Amino acid sequence: MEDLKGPAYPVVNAHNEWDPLEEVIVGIVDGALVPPWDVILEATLHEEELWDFHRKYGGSPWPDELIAAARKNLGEFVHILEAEGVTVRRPTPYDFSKPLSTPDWEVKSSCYALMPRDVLLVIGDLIIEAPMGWRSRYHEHLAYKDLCKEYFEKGAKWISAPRPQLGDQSYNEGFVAPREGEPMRTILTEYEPLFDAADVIKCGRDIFVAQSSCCNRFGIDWLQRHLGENYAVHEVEVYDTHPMHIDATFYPLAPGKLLINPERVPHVPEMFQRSGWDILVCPEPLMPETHPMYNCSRWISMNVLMLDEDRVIVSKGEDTLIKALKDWGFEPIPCSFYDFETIGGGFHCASVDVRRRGELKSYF
Ligand code: ABU
Repeated sequence: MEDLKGPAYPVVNAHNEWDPLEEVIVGIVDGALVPPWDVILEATLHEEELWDFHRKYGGSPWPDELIAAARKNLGEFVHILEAEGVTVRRPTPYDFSKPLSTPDWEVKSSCYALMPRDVLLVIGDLIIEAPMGWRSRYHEHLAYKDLCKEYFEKGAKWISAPRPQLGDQSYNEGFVAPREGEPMRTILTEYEPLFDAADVIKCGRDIFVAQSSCCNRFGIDWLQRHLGENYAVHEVEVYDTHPMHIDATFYPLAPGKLLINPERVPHVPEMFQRSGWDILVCPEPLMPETHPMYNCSRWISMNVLMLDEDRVIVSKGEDTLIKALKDWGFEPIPCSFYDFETIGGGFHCASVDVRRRGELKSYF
């Protein structure tokens, strides 16, 4: 369908990370809980001191002052998005405090609806509810059901990947995370397909995925077979002692521009050099080492959000990255976000693109 303004895109339409963003889901802090203690946290949390914090406070609300500060950051993010002409949608507030169990396991509570990027994988006009690797996130998709139903009514495709069992067979027994320099290993077995949506990053017909503490090879194979021959799903080799998600590690920002984490990407896939892409090495984060971080690393600085090929939302305070982005030809839009990052993620994590103005193409 064409009119004078150009093609009208389906209500759900996202093929890459940079086509002009029209509609996005942004998470909410309401009801956010500290992730309850579970076997997977040993594989995910970068600092061992955080284990005791999660053992003690997991399943409880985050302290009011942390939530208030995170809410303020999220408000600024939403304000910027709306001021730049993007429609912002929010999940349905949900009571995540109840204990949950299956015949195979139980945990104290769910977590939150803070990070839509982890839950919903949008590829073209298809929404996939991810087969997430954390037991405590087993029901997180419930906060997005209203939106998914609405998008389905308006023409989107919508499926849930096979619901994982997440029993003991899914995790390597006695797993100990590698120390820096030791060979990479992850906690997941190949018992069933697992991935979080944020383990995946889109680049048109080529989709990049990295194994992590919530993504295994079986999950990558499931995704390739499900997407079929219009897509090539590539596994990216990463080095991360506590891997969780690809979006602070390997990030195609725009056609021909790949941002990489210098500590985590030992080899850039040959296809990028072959096609003349610029490899942009993310500078060292500037977040003070003393800034409290409960769930991710300071490299969350890389977790920017593209509004189009030029405009990029980036954490205020990351001046070296902001300058580098300018030098690489982008227009950075700084937004205060350190306090949101404290409880678990950056701009990419806190959002999921629903509609970008563009079509499926190959960039290689
Ligand atoms: N999506 C969150 C990535 C967190 C990290 O790599 O530290």
